[in-house]
Amino acid sequence: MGLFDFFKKKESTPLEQQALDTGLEKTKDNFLSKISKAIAGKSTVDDDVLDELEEILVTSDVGVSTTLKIIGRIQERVARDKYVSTTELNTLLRDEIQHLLAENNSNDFNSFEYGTHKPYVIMVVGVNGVGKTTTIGKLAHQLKQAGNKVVLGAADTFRAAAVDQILLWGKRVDVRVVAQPMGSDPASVAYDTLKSAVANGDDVAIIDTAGRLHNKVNLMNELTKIKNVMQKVVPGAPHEILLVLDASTGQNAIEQCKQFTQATDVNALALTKLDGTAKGGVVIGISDQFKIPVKYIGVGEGVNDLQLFDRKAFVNSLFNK
Ligand SMILES: Nc1nc2c(ncn2[C@@H]2O[C@H](COP(=O)(O)OP(=O)(O)OP(=O)(O)O)[C@@H](O)[C@H]2O)c(=O)[nH]1
Ligand SMILES: [Mg+2]
Repeated sequence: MGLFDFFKKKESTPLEQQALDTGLEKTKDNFLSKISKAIAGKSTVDDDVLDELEEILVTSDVGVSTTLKIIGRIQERVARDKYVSTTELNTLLRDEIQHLLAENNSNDFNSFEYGTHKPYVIMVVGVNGVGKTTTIGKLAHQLKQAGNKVVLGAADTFRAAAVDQILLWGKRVDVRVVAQPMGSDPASVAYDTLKSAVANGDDVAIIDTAGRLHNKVNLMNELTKIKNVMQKVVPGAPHEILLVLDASTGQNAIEQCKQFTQATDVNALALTKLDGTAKGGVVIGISDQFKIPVKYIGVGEGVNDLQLFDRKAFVNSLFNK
């Protein structure tokens, strides 16, 4: 079985659905309890309810522009149907959010080209502590389970612990890691990793990078250098530049997304730490605002806690009582 099969759209298994439901619990509780408060004692969706709904969405980290779109649609619906009862509000909201996400992001992970590249090269970027290395470990595990040969490149050479951490993940999920001592040139590690991937006939190479480049010019230069070096070994690499964002940072995640998309050609997003945060609404805002698909979501620290993002399942889970 190849990479293509792994990424082919599949129905969520009951276990995945459960992990999603559990992961989204805090976001959901926060969201639904605010909505029930807003409609308590009211029978129809009126302007007051809509005002409150707007505030709820904004404070749930959906973001202002996405919130305004959602409210606008519900207003239209209310104007058209004249009378919309408050008991229908959850369903209405769920449908409108699903429609919005479906329209706005035609470039979903389904439509990516996978199977044609070997090795398929993923470069993982993002600021300090968002969950890059953990996401790489989980992804390596899933790819391996699906029958792919995977190699990891420890190109975060900024500190010794970073190299050790990815080596540990390699052991844990039984995947090869190419590493050099701390302080080595990240581009050189990336180069070695791809050389090794080609020599070994690997299907996927995943490159970890440091998250500590605080200014955009440095970041851009560093990532460009790594990319250029990789292209000497595998033309067209990296096929995927995966930006990892920590969902629990809410609006900061949106800000980081802006910064990184300006610095490099990010073409996939991973949103981590959805478990344990009430800010999961940020996934809706990010899916709506950026033309880059959210591809993976992290719902825990375990090896199986990474899922392919399914917009419909996500929104359903958010509204499932
Ligand atoms: N609960 C939860 N924790 C996560 C998730 N993803 C990552 N983490 C935790 O977040 C912390 C940071 O993760 P790392 O993978 O080290 O983050 P990083 O981006 O590689 O960090 P640096 O290498 O320091 O830039 C770790 O304690 C992870 O276990 C997730 O989906 N859920
Ligand atoms: Mg790391």
